[in-house]
Amino acid sequence: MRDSVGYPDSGLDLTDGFKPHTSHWGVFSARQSEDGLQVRPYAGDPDPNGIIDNFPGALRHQVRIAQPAIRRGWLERGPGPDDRRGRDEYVSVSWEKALDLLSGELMRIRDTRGPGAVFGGSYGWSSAGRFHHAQSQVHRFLNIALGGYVRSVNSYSSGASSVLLPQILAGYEDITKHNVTWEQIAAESQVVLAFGGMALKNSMVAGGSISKHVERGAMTDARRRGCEFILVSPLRDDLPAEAGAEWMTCVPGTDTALMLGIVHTLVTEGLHDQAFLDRYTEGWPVFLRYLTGESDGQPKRAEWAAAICGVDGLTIRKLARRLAGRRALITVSHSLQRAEHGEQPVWMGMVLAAALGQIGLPGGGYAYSLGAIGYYGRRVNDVPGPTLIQGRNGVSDFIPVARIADMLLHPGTTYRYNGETRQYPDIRLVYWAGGNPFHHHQDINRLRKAFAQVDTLVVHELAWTATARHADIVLPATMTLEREDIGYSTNDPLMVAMHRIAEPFGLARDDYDIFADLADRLGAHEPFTEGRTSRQWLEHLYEPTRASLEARGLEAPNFLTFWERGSLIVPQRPDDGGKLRRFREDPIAHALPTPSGRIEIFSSKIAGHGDADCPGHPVWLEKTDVPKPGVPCFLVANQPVTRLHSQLDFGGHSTAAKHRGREVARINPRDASARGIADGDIMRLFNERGACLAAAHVTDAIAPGIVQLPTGAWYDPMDPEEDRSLCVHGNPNVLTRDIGTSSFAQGCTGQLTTVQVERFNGNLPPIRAFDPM
Ligand SMILES: Nc1nc2c(c(=O)[nH]1)N[C@H]1C(S)=C(S)[C@@H](COP(=O)(O)OP(=O)(O)OC[C@H]3O[C@@H](n4cnc5c(=O)[nH]c(N)nc54)[C@H](O)[C@@H]3O)O[C@H]1N2
Ligand SMILES: Nc1nc2c(c(=O)[nH]1)N[C@H]1C(S)=C(S)[C@@H](COP(=O)(O)OP(=O)(O)OC[C@H]3O[C@@H](n4cnc5c(=O)[nH]c(N)nc54)[C@H](O)[C@@H]3O)O[C@H]1N2
Ligand SMILES: [Mo]
Repeated sequence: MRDSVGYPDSGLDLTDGFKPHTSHWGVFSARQSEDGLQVRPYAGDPDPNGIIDNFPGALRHQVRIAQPAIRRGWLERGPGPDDRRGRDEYVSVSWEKALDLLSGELMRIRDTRGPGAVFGGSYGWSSAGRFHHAQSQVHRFLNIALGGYVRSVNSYSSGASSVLLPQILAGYEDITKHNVTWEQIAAESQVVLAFGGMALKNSMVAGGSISKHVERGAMTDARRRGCEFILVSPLRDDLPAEAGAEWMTCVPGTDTALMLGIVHTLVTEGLHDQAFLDRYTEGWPVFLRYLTGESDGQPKRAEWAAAICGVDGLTIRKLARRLAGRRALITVSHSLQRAEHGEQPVWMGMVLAAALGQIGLPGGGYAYSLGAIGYYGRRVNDVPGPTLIQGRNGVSDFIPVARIADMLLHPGTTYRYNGETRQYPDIRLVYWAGGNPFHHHQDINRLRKAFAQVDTLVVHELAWTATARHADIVLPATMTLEREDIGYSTNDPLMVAMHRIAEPFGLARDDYDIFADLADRLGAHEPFTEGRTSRQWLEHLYEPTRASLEARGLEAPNFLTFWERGSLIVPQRPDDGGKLRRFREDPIAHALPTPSGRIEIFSSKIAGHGDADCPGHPVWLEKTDVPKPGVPCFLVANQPVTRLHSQLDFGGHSTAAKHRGREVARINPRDASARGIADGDIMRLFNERGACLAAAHVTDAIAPGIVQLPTGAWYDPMDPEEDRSLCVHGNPNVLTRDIGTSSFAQGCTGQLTTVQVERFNGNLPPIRAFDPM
């Protein structure tokens, strides 16, 4: 059997008692025996990654949560604001007691303040199975049993772009999932200019499951055909060696200026595609007045750009000439918009692609976030997959996801979002299942103060993360290996029957069973469970896929056959280039879903909001967090190679990449030697918000003036009693700033900040993040 992108389905290795399973970081089979857990990657994956090797050491690790626990202060004094969170002890209790206390507290909040006092956004990646997806479970529970909750919108991934792109180009999914595919790049692109790169480490993962990693192969094929890759990034390995890329470093946060310099060159040299701009875009003349300096007195010449972004003027001009008249693809990574004014490079990248006139052609035009999150050639499955209905949320209030600390610290105050002035609600109870704010949120010392404000913080977790260590009620959840589920992602044709590999750890229970018991106490057992056991839910969620296969006359195995086989390959839609291709073919009949129906280089809607930090067309805006005395280096806090975010940071694959127990930070030889730092030394990174330790890797794969420390090392304060204690492990979010991208989108800005770095000469404090509580 061959699947739709032509790889033979070599299948899951189910010999020797191995059973099928999957994760956000790959399909595998596994066996738990007296020798521990063994995993085998899916044999059909041409480029499996090592992250699945975190499972064996993690499954029975001492940092797993064995029993429900209540924070002593909450147990003894009851709910209320308390700055002992993160400093207190825990008392183990029975499930009965924990669920009685929690349901009582939920009823108290519901009856005295209403569900609008509950924040249930519960942002986070949870685990891969579609039924036991903790975030879906908590939303369904709060809707059905409590009447709703204050939710969060958008993501930490794409906070700025997901608000912007639908207004200027097309729906977010149209651009990220039905646009330029890896197959098109392999076959058609002549030059790929990648802002922020497309690092292979990032395509190792995909939400829901990922069976094949195709990016390395596609780049190899493109390169062999003669396609040129140009990487604009602080890190050389943001494109793999296979791409043979030319590496240009630009000052972090200044890509917009570089793009303006390129477009200015195109226009002054008459290399831009005026016919495309006339036929397909809106507002080019307004933008042109800015580009030439007519509207602000500053022409955006290559030399002007050079002074800001550090790429010299001649190089910028040559780059513009190389792009013109060819099948050129401009890619902009998520990371560029996870920073102050993050809307601008996303918008300006689209304008650059429009000026080149390639949008809508195979392998050309504009791709956003390609290569972050493996997308299996980026095609979409043609049958419905399992989806858990979440019910109706009776509360309409929401926050942009990364504004959580502002909300908790400043209830009642106003903020701008998407052209509106909104007010933060007064939250008394926060419920988290399947996410780790002490991983994902910025300025952790501020976040600790924010969590001190609430009456109650509830966390379901499989391990004692920093978030669990700040909670009032901690409920131990099973991890994916300990339950049955269906693994599925809309872009991956392999649906996986996730068999149970191991028994639950300690007294851990499935999130679903915990919520079912809570729903019972709240009088909502039947509506929440619909009378189904977990296994019955899986059968129920599988049925739409089976029915759709049958309706198409395709082989449609019943649930038990699917379960026994372990996997199922579903058909995918052919790649038709999506909305952008159809728009190119006929811009009237297939107008874009933007206000004008065209590509909006100028947006009257956004201009109408009147927010100076996101005007009506892309502009270069000075940044407020730039290197200066005291904080002379940029910090790039990007995604980690050896894990997904903070998940299973205690697993063997993740810990093996640490040095002396610390997360490894990369630093250029020039910056290292100026500070007497040698490879392998421990460094202290600090700024006014906080400080952390990290082990130094001295390498010229990072540009001078920049230090890179990936996210995901668990927050580990040396002295939790202290206010801004040193994180001894290397969590960069003690350093990052907690501000929105702009008043328009209010996205997360965690990718970049500024720091000072020094050699750490003291006694090395122990790592305690992975100790049992
Ligand atoms: N500085 C900086 N910060 C960033 C970023 C950055 O670039 N720089 N990137 C941001 C981005 S893009 C993202 S998406 C976020 C990611 O942030 P998160 O999604 O919050 O990070 P994860 O570590 O995936 O958190 C998932 C948590 O769910 C738990 N979990 C897994 N399975 C289950 C389960 O079945 N039940 C329960 N109850 N829990 C489970 C895991 O143990 C883990 O603690 O981080 C953001 N933070
Ligand atoms: N292995 C692994 N893969 C992952 C994840 C993970 O945790 N682990 N997380 C997944 C998730 S949730 C997401 S949203 C995506 C995130 O996808 P991205 O946000 O694109 O990923 P990052 O690795 O944070 O950033 C990519 C690169 O951008 C570069 N960069 C940073 N700032 C700038 C800048 O100002 N200009 C330029 N030109 N380059 C810059 C950095 O060198 C960085 O390596 O990744 C996904 N993939
Ligand atoms: Mo993300």
